[in-house]
Amino acid sequence: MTDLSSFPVTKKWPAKNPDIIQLYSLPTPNGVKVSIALEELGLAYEAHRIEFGAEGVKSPEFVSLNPNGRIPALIDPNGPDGKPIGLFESGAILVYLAEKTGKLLPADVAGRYETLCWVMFQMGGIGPMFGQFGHFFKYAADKVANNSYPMERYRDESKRLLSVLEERLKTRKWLMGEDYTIADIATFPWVRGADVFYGGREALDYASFPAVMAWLERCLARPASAKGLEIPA
Ligand SMILES: N[C@@H](CCC(=O)N[C@@H](CS)C(=O)NCC(=O)O)C(=O)O
Repeated sequence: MTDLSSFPVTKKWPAKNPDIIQLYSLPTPNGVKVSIALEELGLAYEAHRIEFGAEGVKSPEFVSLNPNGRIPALIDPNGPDGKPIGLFESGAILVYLAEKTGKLLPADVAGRYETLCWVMFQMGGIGPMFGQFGHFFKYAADKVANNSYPMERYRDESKRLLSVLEERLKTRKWLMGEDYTIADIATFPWVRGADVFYGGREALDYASFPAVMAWLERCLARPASAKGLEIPA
């Protein structure tokens, strides 16, 4: 049995089976990227639900795994050279899982980098901009009731990013063409989430992005991806 005692996070959230991947997450757009990838890859894993706040993401045990105090994070007991490895940042975790299994990332060098471009586009663009849009549109709407500028700024940038996706997906089934990759897995939970979590479908004018909407439906129709959206319960 793998000894994970050097990871303080396992003291607060003990592993039932320390020989399989330990996921620390919540079913948010960033969190579900990892559970979706694990489901699509068919890897064995144990999911721990980590709440926001001092007892969860900001606890010393969790921060010892992710110094940034945010989900998702993961321990793979069978990492490089067969040794346990801890990881944080959803994009890095997706790349790690894809490289570990040789799936969800093209094998050719050019295709691999093209996929990473779209993963980074999500990590640096869609995630932060949609997140700020949601903050001002929904969660802090009362704080900006007299000033529409913050919401409009992030709404307009989010719509611009959607138009970039629309161009890409007009001629492709998935972001990389014929194959479903970590670029799709990184991105679709955010497009879904801006509607499901923020109620932003009209504000972001989803109806004017038909190729993105059709792609989102294709992503949601994949049983493993749909299952990953609900984890951790
Ligand atoms: N860039 C990070 C962002 C992670 C992130 O923002 N996670 C949020 C949930 S979606 C979180 O844990 N928030 C807790 C907090 O802000 O205290 C990633 O992609 O992993």
